[in-house]
Amino acid sequence: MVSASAENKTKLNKFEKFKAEKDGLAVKDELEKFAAMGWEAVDETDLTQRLKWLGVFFRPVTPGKFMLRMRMPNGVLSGHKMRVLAEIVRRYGDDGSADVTTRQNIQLRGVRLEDVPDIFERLEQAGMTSVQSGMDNVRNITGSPVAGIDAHELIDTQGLVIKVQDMITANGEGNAAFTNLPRKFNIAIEGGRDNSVHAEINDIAFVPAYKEGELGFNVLVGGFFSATRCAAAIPLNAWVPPTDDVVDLCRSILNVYRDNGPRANRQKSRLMWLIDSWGLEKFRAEVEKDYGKPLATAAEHDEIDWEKRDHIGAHAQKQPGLNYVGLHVPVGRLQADQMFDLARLAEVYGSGEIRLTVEQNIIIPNIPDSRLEAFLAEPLLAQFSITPEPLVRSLVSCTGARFCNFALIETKQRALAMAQELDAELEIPQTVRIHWTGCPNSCGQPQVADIGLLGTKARKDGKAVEAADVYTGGKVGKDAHLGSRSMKGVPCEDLKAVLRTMLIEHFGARPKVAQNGSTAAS
Ligand code: SRM
Ligand code: SF4
Repeated sequence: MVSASAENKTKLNKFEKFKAEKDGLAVKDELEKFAAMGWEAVDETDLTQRLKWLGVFFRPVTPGKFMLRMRMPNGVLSGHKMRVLAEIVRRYGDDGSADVTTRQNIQLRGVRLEDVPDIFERLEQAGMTSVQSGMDNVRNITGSPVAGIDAHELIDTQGLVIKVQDMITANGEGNAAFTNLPRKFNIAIEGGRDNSVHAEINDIAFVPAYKEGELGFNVLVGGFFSATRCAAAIPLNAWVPPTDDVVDLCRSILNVYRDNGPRANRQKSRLMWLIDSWGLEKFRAEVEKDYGKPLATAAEHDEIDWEKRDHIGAHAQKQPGLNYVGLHVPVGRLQADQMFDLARLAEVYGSGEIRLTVEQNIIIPNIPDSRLEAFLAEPLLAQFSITPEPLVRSLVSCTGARFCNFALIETKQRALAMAQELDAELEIPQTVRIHWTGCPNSCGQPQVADIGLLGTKARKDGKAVEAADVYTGGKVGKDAHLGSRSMKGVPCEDLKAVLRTMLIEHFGARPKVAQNGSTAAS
């Protein structure tokens, strides 16, 4: 077998070549120049690739209107930060909007390159960064969205997540040590009992576990989705205390991956491919060598023993007299006025804090009992409901064709319309988590869903049409495992009927009976 490092020396893919020519982060010093010359004059690789190292994404679908991907460690921000983001998108009128992402993060839309230097200044002043949020970098680091306020949590991960982000990004300045990984990289640190971060689909995941009576984390490695392969993370057989050891272990795994990960084939470059080629024993030994001290073996079992919560609605916090309220944001899309309103609600009723979830929703914490009723009567809650219908409630969708050039189908609007129609037609006694994703990259995580829909093309009546592969069997929370494809290429125009039948046959749904005794139309 060719070792990963031997392979590294022989051939490089085109991404490796342009990274070797000029590091992605180098465009940081050229931003003013790019802003002055206009996007049309910027070198193509700088424009379409390297700017992603700063979180600035050229959108071929809407040329000149960029997407800005932030970093929101542990999904926590303040009303002030939300207002700064709202101001940025407001100036773009109908082009300006934002999305809560499946990594507990925010992306802004409509951004003009000429404004980016000014935007970056405003982000820095507000204590935010978008650095290293795209391409061969570590993505937003996730943690429980109710860290520090959940009465049942084991470890408050917020401080650790920030420390890991600061290590990777050199406190938001950009850190050349980790800007040339073989591929993207995901890290999650779970402190609760319900695996709210989808630990199993991260390259590194920390999950709470007791070792000899001491609370810390078991470590999982290698989870990922890609167009050609999806793999659940596997145990590294390591345990760390909830201290700077978490930061050190992340650094060591990243060092080992950066220096040895396969770089020839982009489709075979994620961490799991290195673990496969070396075997787990050797991988662990190399990480331990870099870590500089013996790694404790894993605790016998972890503490993930709850079903996953969705956090929608009002919930008592661990702090007596305080509540958090989970607001449902349909498919994660936010408009500027809604963002301003969220900032106001957080400041008027809570402590000014806002949380994001991987289900693309928002939580306002720290609302005193005495203010709860007034909060729940706020007009914004008519749009961001605490009692959404069952299918809409659990709906997740990736960006899709509206803004993403990889998309094979339109997702968000279609997903929402279909869920609303089925909610209107069916009585559904249980939660059914439907995830849509526009192409095999699986940003919408169809493999973790009860029903996952993955965009593709199919032929119907001799014509190429938008379609979806159907995934089933995904389980989240305790004993999480990935779902698999159960139907191929269902034309989108037939999907509603297919979903309706699945909901009736497998999820106990029944047609609603109208007042005149007839059932709702299919
Ligand atoms: Fe993703 C690429 C959007 C979560 C796997 N993803 C992209 C790009 C950047 C492609 C592009 O340049 O257009 C998409 C940007 C579209 C846009 O304009 O918004 C994109 N990914 C998203 C988001 C916004 C989906 C969403 O609507 O929430 C999520 C942003 C997360 C964040 O805040 O950083 C997002 N992407 C994911 C996830 C889910 C997760 O992390 O839990 C995955 C699967 C998990 C994983 O990575 O292992 C995911 N995205 C991919 C891949 C396939 C990676 C691979 O190894 O092959 C690509 C394509 C690539 O990297 O080559 C991709
Ligand atoms: Fe774009 Fe595909 Fe990711 Fe959806 S899954 S955001 S279509 S890359």
